[in-house]
Amino acid sequence: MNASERPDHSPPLGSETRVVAFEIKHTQIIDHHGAPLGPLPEFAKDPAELIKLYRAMVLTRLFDNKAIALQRTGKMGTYASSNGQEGVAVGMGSAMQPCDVFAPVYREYGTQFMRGVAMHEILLYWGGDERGMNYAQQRQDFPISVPIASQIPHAVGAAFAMKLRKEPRVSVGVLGDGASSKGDFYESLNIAGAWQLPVVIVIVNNQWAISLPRHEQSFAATLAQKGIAAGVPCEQVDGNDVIAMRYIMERALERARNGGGPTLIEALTYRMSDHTTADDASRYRPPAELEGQRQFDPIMRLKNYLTHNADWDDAKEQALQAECSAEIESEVKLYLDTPPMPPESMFDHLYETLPAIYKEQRDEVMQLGATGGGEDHV
Ligand SMILES: Cc1ncc(C[n+]2csc(CCOP(=O)(O)OP(=O)(O)O)c2C)c(N)n1
Ligand SMILES: [Mg+2]
Repeated sequence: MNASERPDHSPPLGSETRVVAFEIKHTQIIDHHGAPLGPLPEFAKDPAELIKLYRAMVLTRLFDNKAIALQRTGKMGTYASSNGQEGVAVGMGSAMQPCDVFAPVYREYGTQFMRGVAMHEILLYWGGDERGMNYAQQRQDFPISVPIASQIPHAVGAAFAMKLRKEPRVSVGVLGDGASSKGDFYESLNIAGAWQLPVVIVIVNNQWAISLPRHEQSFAATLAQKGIAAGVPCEQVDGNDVIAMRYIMERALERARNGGGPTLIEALTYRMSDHTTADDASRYRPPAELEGQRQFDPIMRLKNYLTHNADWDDAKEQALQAECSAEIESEVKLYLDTPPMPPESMFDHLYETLPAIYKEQRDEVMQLGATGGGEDHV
């Protein structure tokens, strides 16, 4: 049964008319083997453009592997992997303009890198150093949001400011399938529709909210249809198809930029990793499910397309991987070479005048520091 069916079979009394009906479109442009399913969007006719998307996905995957290795070797704190979700992130990043505002969750590194956020900034953040969220570029973008869905009111608020100032900019807010059950999301979506704000909200449906599977998260047939109740155009896209993701995102951004109001996009993907490095997904996720999802890998898919349509070969692949790895290594060095914040800095930036009780504690921490406290990033 889906939500449009009657919950019981009793005959209608009096007059019953259909006041509204809806459908949700799903877009895929290349299939999971990398074969086009129809005409390509203009940007995808240029192989150089597709190689840029491919490079951004490969860089993000290699960064991810490195970040996990840093955590496992005690050089960084807990880390949230984006493995499997690179198509969504790069699709979003490639469609946005630098002047737009991005409000991410904690797996959108691919988007952030495309927007100019540095890899060492992300590493600093997961190393427990908040200076990592003080991006040198894209200073209008929001920091990573660990409290789930709380960034959607922020994204919508930024869109309200853009509308008031009559700026041709768009705010993009991202959340997960789990976060889409939260009040912050529903309230924001409602106001985005009511005020016709220039915002694109993307639900990254990676099928899991830690250990809760999508089918237990909501009885709705799609998460996209949550936009219907708010009068917000909504659709679903294969997020592992970076071409489709960019195409759908570009359309939504253009509509918002031209005064056409908000869009809700549900991007279907799969979290190939543990929830974070503090999780062990094998305790709740059937191994066969993960193995079955590998064939839908977004990177493999575009690689297959490029191999058949843009002379992509092993030599080019190796050169690309070497170039990305070198870039990552130099960013890792920047991270590891950043002197840690002094421990007493945890008391700074909270109060204009520090209350006496905290002042005492701050002094105590400084004393400890003087006698040799923690030194590394862990
Ligand atoms: C407000 C709030 N409640 C609970 C949590 C604990 N928590 C962290 S991640 C998570 C699940 C998020 O799932 P989803 O929205 O699908 O995002 P994903 O991690 O799959 O990318 C929860 C409940 C939190 N971070 N914030
Ligand atoms: Mg999820």
